[in-house]
Amino acid sequence: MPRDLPAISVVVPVHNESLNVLPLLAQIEAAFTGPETGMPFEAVFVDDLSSDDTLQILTDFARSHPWLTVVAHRNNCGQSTAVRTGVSHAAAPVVATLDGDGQNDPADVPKMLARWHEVRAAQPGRPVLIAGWRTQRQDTWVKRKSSRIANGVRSRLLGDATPDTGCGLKLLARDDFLALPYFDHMHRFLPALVQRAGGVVESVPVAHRPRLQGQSHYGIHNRLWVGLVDLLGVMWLQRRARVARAERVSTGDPR
Ligand SMILES: Nc1nc2c(ncn2[C@@H]2O[C@H](COP(=O)(O)OP(=O)(O)O)[C@@H](O)[C@H]2O)c(=O)[nH]1
Ligand SMILES: [Mg+2]
Repeated sequence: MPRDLPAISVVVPVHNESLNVLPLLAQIEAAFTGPETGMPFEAVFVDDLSSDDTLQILTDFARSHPWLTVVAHRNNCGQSTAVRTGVSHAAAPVVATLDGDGQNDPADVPKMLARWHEVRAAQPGRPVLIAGWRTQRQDTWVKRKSSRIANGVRSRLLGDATPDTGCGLKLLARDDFLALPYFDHMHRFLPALVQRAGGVVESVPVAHRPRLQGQSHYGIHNRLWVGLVDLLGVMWLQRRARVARAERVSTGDPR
């Protein structure tokens, strides 16, 4: 018997998060089994060649929890590629991405999904991205400051009207995600890329929590400077954007 199609696939990229994945899995399950927020769901965790036992913990958990799919990269590819791998393995028509370190709260996803359906109904045919906005950021001063500068420069140059593109919590249709141009570090530019495809982007305030275990993967070097190069690339993509409003006016007869 094929199982019911899930209403949502929660996609989580992980790299060396062995102490964080079990609490996060429990929170994901709780978020979609509550009395008001219950719905068929799945989670797709993508391990990016962790050197700790993240992958083992996930595969053990998946044995007794059929809603969990675990995908393993056999080479380290980085966060953006892991997210894309997860989305390509997702079974639901809508995906929510979130960080694997527990800083995002899965309890925010059901309300984002409800909003996604509202905006989608009001804007038929257009891609819709609901982006998390960490209004109470729980990070070090350096990280908050550098993130504020990066978000400010990015939103000014790209005009993406999104206060917090770096938030890992984002919700959009699986097919719309996979149709976006793909490049390493693209996960920080999803609002601009969705707008480029003629889509609608809305930011909603979400919870943010301190990282309790493990280490951050990003610092000034691999975020701010790499980000400047990517920014130029996305500006080029914006200049080369064309959105076709196509309508099928006659249907051929396949032979
Ligand atoms: N798959 C994969 N995930 C990564 C990689 N680097 C970071 N992540 C994940 O991306 C999320 C955000 O990373 P994190 O280190 O918490 O960044 P910060 O919150 O900005 O300090 C976490 O779930 C990480 O496990 C990577 O190279 N590969
Ligand atoms: Mg984090």
